Amino acid sequence: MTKKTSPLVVVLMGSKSDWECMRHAAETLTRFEVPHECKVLSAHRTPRETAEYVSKAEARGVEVIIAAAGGAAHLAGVAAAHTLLPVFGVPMESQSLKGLDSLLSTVQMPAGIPVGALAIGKPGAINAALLAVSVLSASRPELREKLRHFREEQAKSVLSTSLP
Ligand code: RP5
Repeated sequence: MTKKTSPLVVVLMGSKSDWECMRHAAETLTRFEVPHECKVLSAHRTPRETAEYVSKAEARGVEVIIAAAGGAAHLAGVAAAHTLLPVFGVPMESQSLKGLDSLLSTVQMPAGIPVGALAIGKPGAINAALLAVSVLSASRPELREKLRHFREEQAKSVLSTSLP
């Protein structure tokens, strides 16, 4: 899916070590059959390449950017600085501060350059993808329907929970 169709969503992450968490964003996008591309780019280790990639994304047909990073997590903010596309930031759980550092680095953007910040780790990864689906579905009724169905199934699953 990611190679043949031009991506509507890109899932950026600061390091390969973020993949174990961010695969949940990719899996969620796959579940909704949203063409996406996953890529490692770092705000600090590859600043020029990050700026170039993000600057060209809209012209490639990308509509949403998801950016995940941990620690001094500047990837989402830097991405947002280089595009008018919506950017959703996912703070990675870090070893030393359990992701609080990533969360604050992602969420505390100065007014004027917005980043939609999600929860730390896997819930944030999944929700970033669901938010991307929600954005895309505003102009794609079939995707809207899939999202509605997803919510209905989720509710059914909760309501049918039996406890010992
Ligand atoms: C960030 O530093 C990455 O997003 C990752 O969460 C963290 C650690 O990176 P590695 O040292 O594991 O490559 O840039």
